[in-house]
Amino acid sequence: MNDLSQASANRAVILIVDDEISNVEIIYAALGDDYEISFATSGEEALEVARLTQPDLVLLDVVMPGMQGFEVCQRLKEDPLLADIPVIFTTGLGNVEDEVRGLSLGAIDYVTKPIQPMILRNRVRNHIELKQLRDRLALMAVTDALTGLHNRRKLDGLLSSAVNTPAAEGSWLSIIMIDVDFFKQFNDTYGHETGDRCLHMVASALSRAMRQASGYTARYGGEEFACVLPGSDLERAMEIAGDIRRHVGQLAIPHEGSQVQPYVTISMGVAAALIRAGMQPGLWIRAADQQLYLAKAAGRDQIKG
Ligand code: GH3
Ligand code: MG
Ligand code: MG
Ligand code: MG
Repeated sequence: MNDLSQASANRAVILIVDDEISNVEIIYAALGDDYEISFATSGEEALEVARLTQPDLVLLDVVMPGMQGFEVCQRLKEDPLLADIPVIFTTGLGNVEDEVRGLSLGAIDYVTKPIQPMILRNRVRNHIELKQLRDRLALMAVTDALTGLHNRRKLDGLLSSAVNTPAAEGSWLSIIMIDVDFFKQFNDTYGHETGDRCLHMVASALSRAMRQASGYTARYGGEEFACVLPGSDLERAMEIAGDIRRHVGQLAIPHEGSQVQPYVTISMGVAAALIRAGMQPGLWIRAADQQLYLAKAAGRDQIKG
Protein backbone atom coordinates (compact mmCIF):
# COMPACT_ATOMS: atom_id res chain seq x y z
CA MET A 1 0.00 0.00 0.00
CA ASN A 2 1.48 3.38 -0.95
CA ASP A 3 1.39 6.49 1.25
CA LEU A 4 -1.56 8.07 -0.52
CA SER A 5 -3.84 5.06 -0.24
CA GLN A 6 -2.70 4.63 3.36
CA ALA A 7 -3.78 8.22 4.08
CA SER A 8 -7.17 7.62 2.52
CA ALA A 9 -7.50 4.28 4.34
CA ASN A 10 -7.16 6.15 7.65
CA ARG A 11 -9.74 8.81 6.78
CA ALA A 12 -13.07 8.52 8.49
CA VAL A 13 -15.98 7.55 6.25
CA ILE A 14 -19.23 9.53 6.36
CA LEU A 15 -22.47 8.36 4.79
CA ILE A 16 -24.74 11.21 3.63
CA VAL A 17 -28.39 10.22 3.25
CA ASP A 18 -30.69 12.73 1.56
CA ASP A 19 -33.23 12.42 -1.25
CA GLU A 20 -32.40 15.92 -2.57
CA ILE A 21 -29.16 16.10 -4.51
CA SER A 22 -28.75 19.82 -3.73
CA ASN A 23 -28.62 18.97 0.00
CA VAL A 24 -26.05 16.24 -0.63
CA GLU A 25 -23.95 18.80 -2.54
CA ILE A 26 -24.07 21.33 0.29
CA ILE A 27 -23.00 18.74 2.85
CA TYR A 28 -20.34 17.33 0.54
CA ALA A 29 -18.91 20.84 0.05
CA ALA A 30 -18.62 21.18 3.86
CA LEU A 31 -17.03 17.77 4.54
CA GLY A 32 -15.58 16.38 1.31
CA ASP A 33 -12.05 17.71 1.95
CA ASP A 34 -11.68 16.00 5.29
CA TYR A 35 -13.55 12.71 4.98
CA GLU A 36 -14.30 9.84 2.65
CA ILE A 37 -17.91 10.39 1.61
CA SER A 38 -20.48 7.89 0.46
CA PHE A 39 -24.10 8.68 -0.46
CA ALA A 40 -27.54 7.25 -0.42
CA THR A 41 -30.69 8.95 -1.72
CA SER A 42 -33.24 6.73 0.03
CA GLY A 43 -33.62 5.00 3.38
CA GLU A 44 -33.45 1.54 1.84
CA GLU A 45 -30.25 2.40 -0.01
CA ALA A 46 -28.81 3.92 3.19
CA LEU A 47 -29.11 0.62 5.07
CA GLU A 48 -27.48 -1.23 2.18
CA VAL A 49 -24.57 1.22 1.85
CA ALA A 50 -24.11 1.28 5.66
CA ARG A 51 -23.74 -2.52 5.70
CA LEU A 52 -21.26 -2.42 2.83
CA THR A 53 -19.08 0.52 3.88
CA GLN A 54 -19.37 0.46 7.71
CA PRO A 55 -19.18 4.27 7.91
CA ASP A 56 -17.90 6.13 11.00
CA LEU A 57 -20.88 8.50 10.93
CA VAL A 58 -24.26 8.78 9.19
CA LEU A 59 -25.84 12.13 8.31
CA LEU A 60 -29.50 11.29 7.94
CA ASP A 61 -32.35 13.21 6.35
CA VAL A 62 -35.81 12.56 7.83
CA VAL A 63 -38.35 13.29 5.09
CA MET A 64 -37.72 11.03 2.12
CA PRO A 65 -39.95 9.07 -0.23
CA GLY A 66 -40.20 5.48 1.00
CA MET A 67 -38.49 4.70 4.29
CA GLN A 68 -38.25 7.79 6.51
CA GLY A 69 -35.06 8.78 8.34
CA PHE A 70 -36.52 7.90 11.76
CA GLU A 71 -37.11 4.33 10.63
CA VAL A 72 -33.62 4.13 9.09
CA CYS A 73 -32.15 5.19 12.44
CA GLN A 74 -34.22 2.63 14.29
CA ARG A 75 -33.09 -0.16 11.95
CA LEU A 76 -29.44 0.88 12.26
CA LYS A 77 -29.69 0.75 16.05
CA GLU A 78 -31.33 -2.69 15.96
CA ASP A 79 -28.53 -4.23 13.87
CA PRO A 80 -25.61 -5.33 16.10
CA LEU A 81 -23.16 -4.72 13.22
CA LEU A 82 -24.37 -1.14 12.66
CA ALA A 83 -25.67 -0.04 16.07
CA ASP A 84 -22.42 1.68 17.12
CA ILE A 85 -22.32 4.00 14.11
CA PRO A 86 -23.24 7.51 15.29
CA VAL A 87 -26.22 9.08 13.52
CA ILE A 88 -26.78 12.82 13.11
CA PHE A 89 -30.13 13.87 11.73
CA THR A 90 -29.87 16.66 9.15
CA THR A 91 -33.41 17.73 8.49
CA GLY A 92 -35.84 20.51 7.72
CA LEU A 93 -38.06 19.33 10.61
CA GLY A 94 -37.27 21.89 13.29
CA ASN A 95 -39.95 21.36 15.94
CA VAL A 96 -39.29 20.06 19.42
CA GLU A 97 -41.26 16.81 19.03
CA ASP A 98 -39.29 15.75 15.97
CA GLU A 99 -35.95 16.56 17.58
CA VAL A 100 -36.91 14.64 20.74
CA ARG A 101 -38.03 11.71 18.62
CA GLY A 102 -34.75 11.67 16.67
CA LEU A 103 -32.61 11.84 19.80
CA SER A 104 -34.69 9.21 21.60
CA LEU A 105 -34.12 6.85 18.68
CA GLY A 106 -30.43 6.96 19.51
CA ALA A 107 -29.13 9.76 17.25
CA ILE A 108 -26.24 11.63 18.84
CA ASP A 109 -27.17 14.97 17.31
CA TYR A 110 -29.89 16.79 15.40
CA VAL A 111 -29.06 19.54 12.91
CA THR A 112 -31.73 21.56 11.15
CA LYS A 113 -31.64 22.89 7.61
CA PRO A 114 -30.57 25.23 6.18
CA ILE A 115 -27.18 23.68 6.94
CA GLN A 116 -24.56 26.06 8.34
CA PRO A 117 -21.38 24.50 6.87
CA MET A 118 -19.02 25.67 9.62
CA ILE A 119 -21.30 24.45 12.40
CA LEU A 120 -21.85 21.11 10.68
CA ARG A 121 -18.10 20.69 10.11
CA ASN A 122 -17.33 21.28 13.79
CA ARG A 123 -20.09 19.05 15.10
CA VAL A 124 -19.02 16.28 12.75
CA ARG A 125 -15.37 16.63 13.78
CA ASN A 126 -16.30 16.32 17.48
CA HIS A 127 -18.45 13.26 16.92
CA ILE A 128 -15.86 11.58 14.67
CA GLU A 129 -13.17 12.14 17.32
CA LEU A 130 -15.38 10.54 19.96
CA LYS A 131 -16.21 7.62 17.67
CA GLN A 132 -12.55 6.96 16.88
CA LEU A 133 -11.62 7.17 20.56
CA ARG A 134 -14.40 4.75 21.41
CA ASP A 135 -13.22 2.34 18.69
CA ARG A 136 -9.64 2.48 20.02
CA LEU A 137 -10.79 1.84 23.59
CA ALA A 138 -13.04 -1.01 22.46
CA LEU A 139 -10.10 -2.64 20.68
CA MET A 140 -7.78 -2.12 23.66
CA ALA A 141 -10.34 -3.73 25.95
CA VAL A 142 -10.06 -7.02 24.06
CA THR A 143 -6.37 -6.98 23.08
CA ASP A 144 -3.36 -8.14 25.06
CA ALA A 145 -0.92 -5.21 25.11
CA LEU A 146 2.29 -7.27 25.16
CA THR A 147 1.53 -9.75 22.37
CA GLY A 148 -1.27 -8.12 20.35
CA LEU A 149 -3.30 -11.35 20.66
CA HIS A 150 -6.87 -11.45 21.94
CA ASN A 151 -6.96 -11.14 25.72
CA ARG A 152 -8.83 -13.40 28.10
CA ARG A 153 -11.96 -11.25 28.06
CA LYS A 154 -12.18 -11.61 24.29
CA LEU A 155 -11.41 -15.32 24.46
CA ASP A 156 -14.21 -15.85 26.98
CA GLY A 157 -16.62 -14.01 24.64
CA LEU A 158 -15.52 -15.95 21.55
CA LEU A 159 -15.72 -19.27 23.36
CA SER A 160 -19.11 -18.46 24.78
CA SER A 161 -20.50 -17.54 21.33
CA ALA A 162 -18.90 -20.66 19.82
CA VAL A 163 -20.65 -22.83 22.42
CA ASN A 164 -23.98 -21.01 22.47
CA THR A 165 -24.62 -20.67 18.73
CA PRO A 166 -27.60 -22.98 18.04
CA ALA A 167 -26.21 -23.74 14.55
CA ALA A 168 -23.05 -25.16 16.18
CA GLU A 169 -24.94 -27.80 18.17
CA GLY A 170 -23.71 -31.29 17.34
CA SER A 171 -20.37 -30.06 15.96
CA TRP A 172 -16.95 -30.42 17.55
CA LEU A 173 -15.19 -27.75 19.54
CA SER A 174 -11.64 -28.09 20.81
CA ILE A 175 -9.41 -26.04 23.06
CA ILE A 176 -5.65 -26.09 23.42
CA MET A 177 -4.17 -24.65 26.62
CA ILE A 178 -0.50 -23.76 26.28
CA ASP A 179 1.98 -22.99 29.05
CA VAL A 180 5.66 -22.04 28.68
CA ASP A 181 7.93 -24.46 30.57
CA PHE A 182 10.11 -23.20 33.43
CA PHE A 183 9.34 -19.62 32.56
CA LYS A 184 10.02 -18.29 36.04
CA GLN A 185 13.51 -19.69 35.59
CA PHE A 186 13.72 -17.96 32.17
CA ASN A 187 13.02 -14.58 33.79
CA ASP A 188 15.48 -15.33 36.58
CA THR A 189 18.20 -16.20 34.03
CA TYR A 190 17.68 -13.56 31.32
CA GLY A 191 15.65 -10.81 33.02
CA HIS A 192 12.03 -9.77 32.79
CA GLU A 193 12.44 -7.73 29.59
CA THR A 194 13.89 -10.67 27.70
CA GLY A 195 11.01 -12.67 29.20
CA ASP A 196 8.57 -10.21 27.64
CA ARG A 197 10.29 -10.55 24.26
CA CYS A 198 10.13 -14.32 24.58
CA LEU A 199 6.36 -14.20 25.20
CA HIS A 200 5.97 -11.94 22.17
CA MET A 201 7.89 -14.40 19.99
CA VAL A 202 5.93 -17.38 21.30
CA ALA A 203 2.69 -15.49 20.54
CA SER A 204 3.86 -14.87 16.94
CA ALA A 205 4.74 -18.54 16.54
CA LEU A 206 1.24 -19.48 17.75
CA SER A 207 -0.32 -17.12 15.23
CA ARG A 208 1.80 -18.59 12.44
CA ALA A 209 0.84 -22.13 13.40
CA MET A 210 -2.84 -21.17 13.63
CA ARG A 211 -2.85 -19.72 10.11
CA GLN A 212 -3.49 -23.23 8.76
CA ALA A 213 -6.33 -23.78 11.26
CA SER A 214 -9.57 -21.91 11.69
CA GLY A 215 -9.85 -20.66 15.22
CA TYR A 216 -8.77 -18.02 17.72
CA THR A 217 -5.58 -17.52 19.67
CA ALA A 218 -5.45 -15.62 22.94
CA ARG A 219 -3.09 -14.86 25.78
CA TYR A 220 -4.92 -16.45 28.67
CA GLY A 221 -2.73 -14.88 31.34
CA GLY A 222 0.97 -14.66 32.32
CA GLU A 223 2.83 -17.24 30.22
CA GLU A 224 -0.33 -19.13 29.29
CA PHE A 225 -2.07 -19.08 25.94
CA ALA A 226 -5.22 -20.70 24.59
CA CYS A 227 -6.47 -21.67 21.14
CA VAL A 228 -10.18 -22.18 20.47
CA LEU A 229 -10.91 -24.44 17.52
CA PRO A 230 -14.56 -24.56 16.42
CA GLY A 231 -15.17 -27.52 14.13
CA SER A 232 -12.02 -29.43 15.16
CA ASP A 233 -12.26 -32.87 16.78
CA LEU A 234 -9.58 -34.19 19.13
CA GLU A 235 -7.49 -35.70 16.34
CA ARG A 236 -7.40 -32.43 14.37
CA ALA A 237 -6.71 -30.40 17.52
CA MET A 238 -3.80 -32.71 18.42
CA GLU A 239 -2.37 -32.13 14.90
CA ILE A 240 -2.65 -28.38 15.36
CA ALA A 241 -1.01 -28.63 18.78
CA GLY A 242 1.82 -30.51 17.06
CA ASP A 243 2.18 -27.63 14.56
CA ILE A 244 2.28 -25.17 17.44
CA ARG A 245 4.99 -27.17 19.19
CA ARG A 246 7.07 -27.26 15.98
CA HIS A 247 6.70 -23.51 15.39
CA VAL A 248 7.73 -22.68 18.97
CA GLY A 249 10.66 -25.12 18.68
CA GLN A 250 11.80 -23.37 15.48
CA LEU A 251 12.19 -20.14 17.44
CA ALA A 252 15.11 -21.85 19.22
CA ILE A 253 15.08 -19.32 22.06
CA PRO A 254 17.94 -20.25 24.40
CA HIS A 255 16.79 -21.32 27.88
CA GLU A 256 19.75 -22.51 29.93
CA GLY A 257 17.63 -22.64 33.09
CA SER A 258 15.16 -25.15 31.64
CA GLN A 259 15.25 -28.68 32.99
CA VAL A 260 13.92 -30.19 29.72
CA GLN A 261 15.82 -28.58 26.81
CA PRO A 262 18.41 -25.80 26.42
CA TYR A 263 15.73 -23.82 24.51
CA VAL A 264 12.19 -22.59 25.24
CA THR A 265 9.54 -25.34 25.19
CA ILE A 266 5.82 -25.44 25.89
CA SER A 267 3.41 -27.94 27.40
CA MET A 268 -0.10 -28.30 26.02
CA GLY A 269 -3.41 -29.75 27.13
CA VAL A 270 -6.10 -30.46 24.53
CA ALA A 271 -9.81 -31.01 25.13
CA ALA A 272 -12.51 -31.76 22.55
CA ALA A 273 -16.25 -32.22 22.91
CA LEU A 274 -19.39 -32.16 20.80
CA ILE A 275 -21.42 -29.03 21.47
CA ARG A 276 -24.77 -29.67 23.13
CA ALA A 277 -27.42 -27.21 24.29
CA GLY A 278 -26.75 -25.78 27.74
CA MET A 279 -23.05 -26.71 27.90
CA GLN A 280 -20.79 -24.29 29.77
CA PRO A 281 -17.60 -22.95 28.11
CA GLY A 282 -15.76 -23.58 31.38
CA LEU A 283 -16.05 -27.30 30.72
CA TRP A 284 -13.57 -27.12 27.83
CA ILE A 285 -11.16 -24.89 29.75
CA ARG A 286 -11.16 -27.16 32.81
CA ALA A 287 -10.70 -30.31 30.73
CA ALA A 288 -7.82 -28.77 28.72
CA ASP A 289 -6.25 -27.50 31.97
CA GLN A 290 -6.34 -31.02 33.43
CA GLN A 291 -4.54 -32.34 30.34
CA LEU A 292 -2.01 -29.52 30.60
CA TYR A 293 -1.36 -30.52 34.21
CA LEU A 294 -0.73 -34.10 33.03
CA ALA A 295 1.68 -32.84 30.35
CA LYS A 296 3.60 -30.92 33.01
CA ALA A 297 3.63 -33.88 35.39
CA ALA A 298 4.85 -36.20 32.62
CA GLY A 299 7.98 -34.09 32.13
CA ARG A 300 6.86 -30.99 30.10
CA ASP A 301 7.61 -30.23 26.40
CA GLN A 302 4.67 -32.41 25.37
CA ILE A 303 1.01 -32.56 24.43
CA LYS A 304 -1.73 -34.43 26.32
CA GLY A 305 -5.30 -34.80 25.15
P1 GH3 B 1 6.08 -24.60 34.68
O1 GH3 B 1 7.03 -25.29 33.75
O2 GH3 B 1 5.54 -25.51 35.72
O3 GH3 B 1 5.01 -23.91 33.94
O4 GH3 B 1 6.94 -23.51 35.46
P2 GH3 B 1 6.91 -21.94 35.30
O5 GH3 B 1 8.13 -21.39 35.93
O6 GH3 B 1 6.70 -21.57 33.86
O7 GH3 B 1 5.57 -21.57 36.04
P3 GH3 B 1 5.26 -20.52 37.15
O8 GH3 B 1 3.77 -20.43 37.16
O9 GH3 B 1 5.95 -20.90 38.43
O10 GH3 B 1 5.90 -19.18 36.66
C1 GH3 B 1 5.34 -18.42 35.64
C2 GH3 B 1 6.22 -17.22 35.48
O11 GH3 B 1 5.77 -16.39 34.40
C3 GH3 B 1 6.23 -16.34 36.70
C4 GH3 B 1 5.99 -14.94 36.18
O12 GH3 B 1 6.93 -14.03 36.68
C5 GH3 B 1 6.18 -15.08 34.69
N1 GH3 B 1 5.37 -14.12 33.95
C6 GH3 B 1 4.01 -14.01 33.96
N2 GH3 B 1 3.63 -12.98 33.15
C7 GH3 B 1 4.75 -12.44 32.63
C8 GH3 B 1 5.01 -11.34 31.75
O13 GH3 B 1 4.11 -10.66 31.26
N3 GH3 B 1 6.30 -11.07 31.45
C9 GH3 B 1 7.33 -11.81 31.96
N4 GH3 B 1 8.56 -11.50 31.61
N5 GH3 B 1 7.12 -12.83 32.83
C10 GH3 B 1 5.86 -13.16 33.15
MG1 MG C 1 -35.64 14.93 2.28
MG1 MG D 1 1.67 -21.01 34.09
MG1 MG E 1 4.88 -22.16 32.89
